[in-house]
Amino acid sequence: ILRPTNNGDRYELLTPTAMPKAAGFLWNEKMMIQITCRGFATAQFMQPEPAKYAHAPNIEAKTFMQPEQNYYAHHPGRFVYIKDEETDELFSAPYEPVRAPVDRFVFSAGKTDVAWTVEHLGLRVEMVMALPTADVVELWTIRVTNLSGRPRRISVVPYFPIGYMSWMNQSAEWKEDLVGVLASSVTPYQKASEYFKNKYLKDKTYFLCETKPDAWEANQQSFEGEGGLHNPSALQEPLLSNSDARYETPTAAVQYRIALKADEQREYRFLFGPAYDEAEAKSMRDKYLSKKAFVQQAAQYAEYIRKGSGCLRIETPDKELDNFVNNWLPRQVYYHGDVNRLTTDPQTRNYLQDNMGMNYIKPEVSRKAFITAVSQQEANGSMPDGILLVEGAELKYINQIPHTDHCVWLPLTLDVYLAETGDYGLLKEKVRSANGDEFTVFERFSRAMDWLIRARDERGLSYIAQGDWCDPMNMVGYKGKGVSGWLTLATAYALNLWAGVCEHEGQTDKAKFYRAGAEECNAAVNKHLWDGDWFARGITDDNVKFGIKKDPEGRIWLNPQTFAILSGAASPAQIERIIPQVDEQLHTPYGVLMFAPAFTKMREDVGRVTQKAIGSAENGAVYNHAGVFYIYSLYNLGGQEDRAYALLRQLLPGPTQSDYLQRGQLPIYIPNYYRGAWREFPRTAGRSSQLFNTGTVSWAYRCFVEGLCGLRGDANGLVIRPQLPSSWNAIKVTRLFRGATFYLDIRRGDVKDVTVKQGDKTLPQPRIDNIRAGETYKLTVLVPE
Ligand code: CEZ
Repeated sequence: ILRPTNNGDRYELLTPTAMPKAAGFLWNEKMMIQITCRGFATAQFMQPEPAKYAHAPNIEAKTFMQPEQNYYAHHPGRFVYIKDEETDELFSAPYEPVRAPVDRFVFSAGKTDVAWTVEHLGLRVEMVMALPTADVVELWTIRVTNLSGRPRRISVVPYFPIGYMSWMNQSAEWKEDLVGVLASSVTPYQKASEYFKNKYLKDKTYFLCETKPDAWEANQQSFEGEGGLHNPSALQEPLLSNSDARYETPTAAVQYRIALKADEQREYRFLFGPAYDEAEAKSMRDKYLSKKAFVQQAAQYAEYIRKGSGCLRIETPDKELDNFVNNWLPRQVYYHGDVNRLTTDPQTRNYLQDNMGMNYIKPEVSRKAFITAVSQQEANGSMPDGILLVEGAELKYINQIPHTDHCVWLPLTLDVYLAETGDYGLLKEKVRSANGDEFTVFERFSRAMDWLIRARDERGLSYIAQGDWCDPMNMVGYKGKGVSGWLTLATAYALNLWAGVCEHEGQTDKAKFYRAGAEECNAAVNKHLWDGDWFARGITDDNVKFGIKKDPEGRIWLNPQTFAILSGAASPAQIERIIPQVDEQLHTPYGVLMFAPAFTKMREDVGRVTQKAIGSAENGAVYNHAGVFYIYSLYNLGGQEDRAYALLRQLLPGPTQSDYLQRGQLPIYIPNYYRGAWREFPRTAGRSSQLFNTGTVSWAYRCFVEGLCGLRGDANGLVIRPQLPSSWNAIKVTRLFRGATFYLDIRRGDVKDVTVKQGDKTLPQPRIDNIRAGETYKLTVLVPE
């Protein structure tokens, strides 16, 4: 049912029903679209806040992207009806809305387009969706071929519903000069001040045809009539009725009533997107609606995506994994780093981690992100909850809730920037903030660390306020006393990393100071939160420790264990106790749980996380972001090759068919979670959230680069320390690093430690220094048997 093609550049799904929510996604600098194998689509564009040009049929709440969204017959989508004019038989491609079982179905998710081939009634329908690089518009090609060996009379009816645009004003009509349907609306508002904000919004949606159709509908009700979407009334007539919508729900359906000779093919092109006015729609038409423009755009877009191909190519015994790491993972990392999940106020931790991934693609972007971030540092050294990326943007949703962890991410993500670039010059940049103060990046990081040291209670544990990394853990400390064990450990880890940077900069006093701070944090956690076999998650406002043995729910949490390993809080003896507990209580066939058991009811001293559905999202799912931290900590620890690899592999669906079916997702991205609760609810365990926004990906890429392949930079060069799982004997790796290309042939050999040969010369250390940009290094690496 599923297979990679084109050297793994595409994934094909051969049924519309086995994994109904399986989807591909495309984005450019201004928009994003996720489209399922059955044709349902969710698109967003920035103006500058996220907006839509195709809507649900009734009023929708505005929110951030959500997991596990359900689709329904009237959900926005992109479809084409095919009617046999001789027999009146009807089907639709890709599959919705008619849901006729078709003879052949191929959904092909590519990196630069999404395509379908559907065959039924002796006809082939091919659909391709692409985006240009710089504008908000979908470029659609629909091709129909007569396979039946005899002449046919058919109607081809693309149907692109526009939905409920506005309760104030909405309409749609055919525009002769545009050769298309133009729908108009007024974004609803009530405050007079909003009028001026909304004045220039793109409130129109267009559907433009390269070839003039024989008839059209611009009114949803006229199209559907009494027949409904499975068998629209308008299609029971010879021609659509050329309707318009006057404060009625707009739609775009157009009809080509054609005769096809045997083997004859017709190709149509369409544009679908938003516009400010008719003139803008016209200019989009002139710019994009031709075969030539489509070809040009495809090449440009491919070039845009190619810039995100990352710095690592692997050849391992696990082909599916190679495919993911070489083709798809860097693409998802690039998406995050390039457009920041299409928000104007990314959460500070997301902004920093998404840009962490960008170090492997375009480090200059990460560099700028640090400067942008610290320019918004508060006067007291703390970091705001979100980073504003455009003028006039506001902190929304979760960014209005006080979280205390944002400073921690500065050194954690800087660690990758310095490893990739060695550019310590960044630290000397002066950055002025909105409140007028000016400090160097180095000083700003130090101030953030000072803030973390101060933001602790008399026991030395970090206050949690209304959340740490875990957004919905909002009631542990809302009264001002509760503390986070995880955050205390993450603070220690951050302080240690920062101390390392201070040492490099010759600031030995500062280094000592921050190391002492880290030790204090670690000691406090050991004193107050060690529970015998693992670390507790925190202590509530009312001084109740949680995440401990006697908790029936939320008994063991992954993040404190992970960060105790990273921060040095956990001694080797403690690690020996922790890891088997994680194995036993948190491992599942779909990855490692964020905690277990999931909460079944509200715990008022923990918060909203306990109210989420059992095994979904932060309530005990395989929450991949937490999982990948743990994987990273195992690679960091060393000697954990097999455990780390097994978990790394589980971030991805497959490779068995039953695993694909259970997860319901193509192996082209890592979702933010897979359902947990696999003991309680095995039927739903493993199910993908289908949400490709996740901090997981930059860390996953890091785990492949630094962990599995063991190719991490330092101030002087590249350190080589692969950590192959024991079942692998050899891999080949290409690594781009500081402008040079490394070809590594890594294999097991009769050596005690990793041994690197350049030609027949064995290097004194497993590392390459004085790397010259433009140079190629061919290395043989022997790892112990
Ligand atoms: O958001 C993510 C955040 O973007 O949740 C992570 C957090 O570290 C990331 O920064 C863990 O909490 O508010 C909610 O309940 C939401 O569920 C968010 O926690 C979650 C969403 O899944 C966003 O994709």
